Amino acid sequence: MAIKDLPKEEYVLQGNAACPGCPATIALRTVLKALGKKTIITVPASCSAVIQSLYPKTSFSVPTMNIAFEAAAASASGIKAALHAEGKDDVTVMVWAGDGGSYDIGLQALSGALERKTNFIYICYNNQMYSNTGIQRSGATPYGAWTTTTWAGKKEKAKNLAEIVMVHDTPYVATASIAYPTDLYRKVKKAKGIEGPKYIEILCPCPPGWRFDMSKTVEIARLAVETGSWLMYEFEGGKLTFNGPSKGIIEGTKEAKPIEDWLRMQGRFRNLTDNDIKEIKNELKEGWEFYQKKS
Ligand SMILES: Cc1ncc(C[n+]2csc(CCOP(=O)(O)OP(=O)(O)O)c2C)c(N)n1
Ligand code: SF4
Repeated sequence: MAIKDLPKEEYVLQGNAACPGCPATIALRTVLKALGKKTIITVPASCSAVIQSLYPKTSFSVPTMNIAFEAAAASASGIKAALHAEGKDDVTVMVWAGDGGSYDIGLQALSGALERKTNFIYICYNNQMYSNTGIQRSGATPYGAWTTTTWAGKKEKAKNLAEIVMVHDTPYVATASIAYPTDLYRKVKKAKGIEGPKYIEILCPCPPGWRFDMSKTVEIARLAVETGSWLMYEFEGGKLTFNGPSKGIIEGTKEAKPIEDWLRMQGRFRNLTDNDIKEIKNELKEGWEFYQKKS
């Protein structure tokens, strides 16, 4: 499938309140093309709660519920139960949450919904920080990155939420990138057809937060995958499969581009020392080895 084959329907409308070059809107456009009109989304506090604009001039043309930061997945369980009581089992319920609302403050609600086996899709658009409130660190911020609360570079590694979701015995878990829209589209379509909870995480490079020009969003998203900094995979029926360039990198048949190429394009990594780069390379190597053993 090529990009030109994606459905023409748009569910994220023009004139929304996103920054130019916003990765969250690029991702949501593709996701909603895959899910179609019969979708209800629930959005915790985040950039997306602002991007949709003020009611009644909203820019998301599917029913959208705004919910407290910590409660997105719990609200999805409630919406799904209410739809079931009305006999409307053909409506997809999707959580659309940032990494702050997923990795950190919404984690308990996500864990609960996974354990209850709510039939929904949870999507975390991961821009690796709390963008909406001015670029603070989150549990997804990588080692060494500048944020307004880690101005000398974050000292801890990011946690791995997809792994946490997998150990909940979740039927479908996938990672994706806005630079590979047809891969993202295919994964969301597949998730829609699977019963039970599904989790998809999309890497979303954010120009103001990562400190790069707004024209470079997709380029940086692609380089994240080509350097092996972001891995694209699917976990289904206990089996892990890598997609795109990540497949060759993990199987050792493709050489990853130098991580420095990716780091250099972002102002948030401007102050890295040689030791920091060594630390980042070690972390990458450990990550690849971990997945090589798993796949
Ligand atoms: C309980 C609670 N704490 C803090 C806030 C303030 N707040 C609103 S949006 C936001 C950042 C959200 O970050 P993330 O989930 O990563 O989404 P992004 O802004 O990056 O899209 C914060 C801290 C809040 N609304 N509720
Ligand atoms: S701060 Fe980043 S994620 Fe938020 S609207 Fe702007 S570009 Fe999008």
